[in-house]
Amino acid sequence: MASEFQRRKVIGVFRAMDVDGDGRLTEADFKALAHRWMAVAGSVDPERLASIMTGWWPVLQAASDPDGDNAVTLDEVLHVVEGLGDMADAVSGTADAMFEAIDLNGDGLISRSEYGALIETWNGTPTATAEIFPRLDLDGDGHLTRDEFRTHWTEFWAGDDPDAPGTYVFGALVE
Ligand SMILES: [Ca+2]
Ligand SMILES: [Ca+2]
Ligand SMILES: [Ca+2]
Repeated sequence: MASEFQRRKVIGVFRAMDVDGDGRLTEADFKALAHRWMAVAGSVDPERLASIMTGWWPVLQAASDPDGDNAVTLDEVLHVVEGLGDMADAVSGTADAMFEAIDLNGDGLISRSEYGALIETWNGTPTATAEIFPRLDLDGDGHLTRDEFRTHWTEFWAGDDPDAPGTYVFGALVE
């Protein structure tokens, strides 16, 4: 069983990804999310961004749609998350793909504004990140490196520590 804490962590991300709010993640949600990201981020290469974002759907579906109805529920996501503690390598692989998408200017670092674009995309509304970003920037140099991001991403999906900075990589938890 996923812990109550893991459930709380995932539920916020799930709601953000469920763009049409019908309680199921489908390919349409991922297309809408890609659209939103392009609108927020103003990517220099929107097609690349869209393909990374929509590329998540087949991965998620393969991992978490055992009944094959082309929709992924919260319970199905939580079922996958339960197994991720033993799959840290697989999770950090997805971190690298995500990093590529967030690093809009391709300089190999996530800046404050690139991180802000991610969170705003995720929440669908402008969101303050002034308190969260410094916690994620472990060495305090003003950027998130690939290693820093991988650490946080892996903690979010595969960890279970309320005090770890990675718990807040998508922003504050839902109440
Ligand atoms: Ca949906
Ligand atoms: Ca960058
Ligand atoms: Ca840093």
